[in-house]
Amino acid sequence: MSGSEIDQTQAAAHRLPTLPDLQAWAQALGFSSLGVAALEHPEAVRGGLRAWLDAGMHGEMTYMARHEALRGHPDRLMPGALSALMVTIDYTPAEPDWRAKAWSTLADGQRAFIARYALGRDYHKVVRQRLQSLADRIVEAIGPFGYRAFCDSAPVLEVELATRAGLGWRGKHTLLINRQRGSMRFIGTLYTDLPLAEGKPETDRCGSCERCIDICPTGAIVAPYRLDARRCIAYLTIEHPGAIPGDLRPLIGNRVFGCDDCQLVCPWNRFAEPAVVADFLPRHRLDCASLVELFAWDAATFDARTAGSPIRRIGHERWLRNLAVAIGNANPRSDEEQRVLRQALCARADHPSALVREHVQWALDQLARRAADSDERDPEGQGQRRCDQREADQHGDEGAIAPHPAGKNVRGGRGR
Ligand code: B12
Ligand code: SF4
Ligand code: SF4
Repeated sequence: MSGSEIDQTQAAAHRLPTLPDLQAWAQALGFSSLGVAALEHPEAVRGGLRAWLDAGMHGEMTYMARHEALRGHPDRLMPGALSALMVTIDYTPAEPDWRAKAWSTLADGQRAFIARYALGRDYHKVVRQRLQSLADRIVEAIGPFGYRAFCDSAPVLEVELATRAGLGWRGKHTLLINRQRGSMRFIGTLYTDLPLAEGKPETDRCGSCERCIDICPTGAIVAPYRLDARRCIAYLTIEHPGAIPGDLRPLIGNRVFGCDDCQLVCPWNRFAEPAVVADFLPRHRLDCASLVELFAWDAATFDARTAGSPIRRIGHERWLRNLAVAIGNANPRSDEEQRVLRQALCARADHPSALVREHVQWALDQLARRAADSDERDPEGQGQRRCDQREADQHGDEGAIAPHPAGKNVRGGRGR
């Protein structure tokens, strides 16, 4: 008997929702796919998780180790749980040239690159609210049932379950990919006490491709399907609480929140259908902001501009830390650009946070070293590593209008 036949038979016997019904309800809520996973993992999956933790690849994400047993045994998370409804919601940008635009931002050392997933509303909320609506719709159809909704919020191996549910395959970069929709998609999970039949896994279509491994700026994909989070820019700029290791800073470029390189290069994202979820549209021009502009945000501006965004959770201190690294990596094309970047850094040189001060000093050193390397650009000693009082004062007002490196004036603080 096939999976869908079992599903139909059970539906009749226990008044279960059918897969097509579930899929139609999910689609009406904006989900791009829905499938069913059984709540058990093969031993190999638990072994993979253990090997990853043993190798310390989780870095300082201690929660990954703390709840290992629940990740490895999904049936233990919710008493009575029998199946998981796995859903996806896409954030592939709608412009046809979105990949070219992302590469162009990455190539422009004066601009900030923010991972596409973080440009709009926080997906945790978007997905969980829609999962709740899906549960309500199921209750309407079959009466009360047991469930719990998660999105990146519980000890669940979401990519693994989504793969088992037939929503795609795991790419060599470790993310879920679908033939029509690529990988720019979030995964949501609804554990249920319904005995639903599991979907069929999709074939792995990575073949001999290794583009994601080759492009990774920090070599974080240490082997196909093995990611050392400690080297991943998403970890370093979002999850990692302390100083960013010095050897990795120059490799981060202008990526100030997350990283998309392994997905941008993936051929399956080239023709992925665009997403139509208004929640994920870029806010506050975050897809084209300059480093100097974002670095000028004070704590209140940061809070205001990142309200409801996934960026909020890193806080203002890590935000400045990340931006300082990116400014240190910027390669000024003129003396004027060099001056603007230095001034931005100098305005933060006395920041109350030692973490910020250290990254600012590192960035000043980087700029000074590069200026000193270029004789033409350093006629008046711009290679200096310390800020003089005049520079430190000049942009101390975070609400002031900071000159945009490209020549335009942009307001750097509150009141825009
Ligand atoms: C921790 C985490 C991270 C960490 C670690 C990522 C990782 N690959 O493990 C960091 C901070 C780096 C990260 C980054 C990103 N993340 Co993240 N992350 C998670 C989270 C919370 C847990 C993932 C996890 O369980 N990792 C543990 C490792 C062990 O699992 P694994 O990679 O799946 O490994 C399996 C195998 O590959 C194998 N294995 C792995 N290593 C090894 C080593 C050895 C020696 C062996 C034998 C086996 C083995 O065993 C494992 C079990 O089968 C999930 C949400 C969730 N609850 O699942 C989101 C999630 C995976 N992230 C997501 C996203 C969007 C991202 C980013 C794209 C964000 C960005 N743009 O910056 C990047 C992508 C980086 C990348 N290439 O993976 C989405 C992915 C959606 C999708 N399409 O797949 C998820 C599902 C969140 C969500 N609900 O949508 N993330
Ligand atoms: S997100 Fe960036 S740093 Fe992380 S694995 Fe992908 S390309 Fe490498
Ligand atoms: S870039 Fe190539 S190897 Fe990497 S996930 Fe995409 S298809 Fe697979």
